[in-house]
Amino acid sequence: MTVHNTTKTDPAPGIGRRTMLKATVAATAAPMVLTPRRTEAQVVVLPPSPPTTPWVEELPLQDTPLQALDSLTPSPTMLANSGGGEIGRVEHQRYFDLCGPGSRSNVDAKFYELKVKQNPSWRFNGNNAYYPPQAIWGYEGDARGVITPGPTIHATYGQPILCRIRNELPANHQGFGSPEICTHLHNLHTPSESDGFTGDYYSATKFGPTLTGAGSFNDHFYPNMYAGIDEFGGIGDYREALGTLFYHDHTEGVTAPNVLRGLAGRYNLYDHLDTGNETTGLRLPSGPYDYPLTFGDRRFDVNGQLTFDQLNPEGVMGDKIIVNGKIEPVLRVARRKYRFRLLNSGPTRFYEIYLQNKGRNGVFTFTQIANDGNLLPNPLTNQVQVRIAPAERADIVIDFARFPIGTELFLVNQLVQTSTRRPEKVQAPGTQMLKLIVDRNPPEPDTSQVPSALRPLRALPSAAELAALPVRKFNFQRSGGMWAINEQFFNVYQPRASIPMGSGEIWELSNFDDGWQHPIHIHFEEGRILSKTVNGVAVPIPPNERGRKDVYVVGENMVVRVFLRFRDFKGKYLMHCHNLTHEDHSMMLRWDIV
Ligand SMILES: [Cu+2]
Repeated sequence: MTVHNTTKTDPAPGIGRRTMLKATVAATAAPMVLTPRRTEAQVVVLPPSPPTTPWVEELPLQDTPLQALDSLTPSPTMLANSGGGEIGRVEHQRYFDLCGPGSRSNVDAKFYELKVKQNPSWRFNGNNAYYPPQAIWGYEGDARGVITPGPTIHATYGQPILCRIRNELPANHQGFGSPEICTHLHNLHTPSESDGFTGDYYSATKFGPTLTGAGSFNDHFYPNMYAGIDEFGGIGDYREALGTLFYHDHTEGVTAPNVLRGLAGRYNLYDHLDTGNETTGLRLPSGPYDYPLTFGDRRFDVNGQLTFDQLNPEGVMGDKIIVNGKIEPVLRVARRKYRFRLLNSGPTRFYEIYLQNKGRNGVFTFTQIANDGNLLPNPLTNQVQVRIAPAERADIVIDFARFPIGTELFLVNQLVQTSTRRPEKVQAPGTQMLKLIVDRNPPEPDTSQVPSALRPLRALPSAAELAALPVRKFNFQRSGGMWAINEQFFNVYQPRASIPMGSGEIWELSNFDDGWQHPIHIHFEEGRILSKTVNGVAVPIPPNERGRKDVYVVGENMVVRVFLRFRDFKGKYLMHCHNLTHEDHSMMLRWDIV
């Protein structure tokens, strides 16, 4: 099965890529429609993935950041370097205002390069014969080769980055996924043309409807400026910092299968508070003790091959959970504090994560310090669980000093979920996802800390100011066998909101169905949840959702009101469900800053 069209560019205005996919479905298979509310009779029941061999494959002791390059060849250009192989993008916005001597940052951009390639022989579960070496897609940045998740980029506020992303995927690819790429850095404050807009996908011979030409690479300009550069001057408002970000494919109509094949990686952003050095700033656990954990649900066929059905608007529920690309891996830790940056990379499963003992009859506490990549104003201590929907992040600090050497612990998921539509219930003891072995004393004293104040939160506008703001209402629903927003499917050309740059608005996100939940992601700036109601009755906003967020889980019969600002850059951006199957099956819209 192939899903990309054979012409050079994708469909003409008014005909979305989704329409093409639907046409392909009609031509090749029985049309699939969503089942009626409350029934799941038509959900395809797949055989379980083959048996795994747990707790054999070891994760690296530390996460090695990607090194910057001295130069890129060909040299980066302001306008697209079409002759040099770059895609037909528009000029970088505000480049010399933000970057270079005399600019706001006063420094030149650092250069990075990632090559998106196929790795022909990835092993998901060590030497387990049920899971043979198989092709995955990943990012190559250094001698580690093509890996998934891709190499972590360590960035700093005030130090712009120019990241070249090359597409070297096999053009003749067969099976799920499509070898055009489009990379979104979730949720950096990024100029539109570098944001990985879903129509900006490319390969050497094909290009999406919002580009003007094909190319083998795209230079993404990541200013690493706080939101509010116009409002506050300098490099913006430090209260708007993000710390835990991730990059992932965002190609229109095939985001789920492309991410499933491996196209996601991490991006940590530091500043004077969250310094990446535990002797300075907030002194959070850093270096080898600042560790990303990327979770994803996957389904394998009887031959142990990764499988997916990208034409089914229900998606496929993964029954195996990968952690940093591996099923049931082991991480050896020292007796000290660690910062774990938890990410749900999807496509569809929700997690409620606990730290459990080996006997499976007890859980231990941890401290949550960040939600969706944003440090909370104050840490939440003595937590026993944290829930993350697709694309949500949670940074937690676990102190292993309280455990003797030899202790074995597990991160478990106690959220039961049997369909792609929503999690069902919390049930102990849950599914063990990662084994942690406390195997050594740290070589040096643990000088890290979790201070009682982390990052200040800007006060919300007054009630009177909020009452004067425009309110936009978006209802997330099923429609015509697909997923829709306000009865409309995604149209890459149609801005569903045009917002003056610098303004603030209230967006009301609703879901009046009772069969599914939608983790809604709004690109560009973080928002603040003002209220949540279920069946019209106000419900509390959980403490970990009272800071800034970029993913808002809209549960059944729920309305979530969010305050957002739209500052500093112009152009096209996205809002979509981050259940990647819902996104691909059209629960997405374009909005513009003008
Ligand atoms: Cu959804």
